[in-house]
Amino acid sequence: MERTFLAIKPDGVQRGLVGEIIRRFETKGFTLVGLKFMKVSKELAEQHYDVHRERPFFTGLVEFIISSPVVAMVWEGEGVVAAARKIIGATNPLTSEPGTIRGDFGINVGRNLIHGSDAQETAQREIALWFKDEELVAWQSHSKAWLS
Ligand code: ABT
Ligand code: MG
Repeated sequence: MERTFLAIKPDGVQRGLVGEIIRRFETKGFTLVGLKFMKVSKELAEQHYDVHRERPFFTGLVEFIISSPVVAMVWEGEGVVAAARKIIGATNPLTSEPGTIRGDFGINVGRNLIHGSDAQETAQREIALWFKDEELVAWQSHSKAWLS
């Protein structure tokens, strides 16, 4: 089954949006398989944003991610990678559609509340980077019987 990596960033945690954000993926019908509340190390932040290493905003981005705790999560479900990106909304919250997490709660591209893997290969890389195998819980949600 397809999985994606999501992380509620320091601004999402500081603004008290953890429950609101998790609720949106839960009520959509996706299945939570991994969850941890953590301070991110500089090494992990740099590896996570490795594709942006040469970009001018890289240093500030890493400083932001390590500045305060985040909620790291793995969610499972059919088409979850692309669907989660839709639920999250466009990178710049000023252009994200209302109804998306960033559209409803964000105004700043550098403080856009939540990260979601942008493709299935990225999701696999990020899940392996953030979680040990034994931290992921494979289980069957009985509510899914209503979806099939
Ligand atoms: P992430 O889920 O954090 O990866 O965001 P998203 O995939 O929507 O957007 P990308 B392009 O991956 O941005 C990564 C982080 O870098 C910030 N950023 C991006 C800037 O601050 N300035 C920019 O010009 C761009 C392109 C936004 C993202 N995170 N934060 N916070
Ligand atoms: Mg990205």
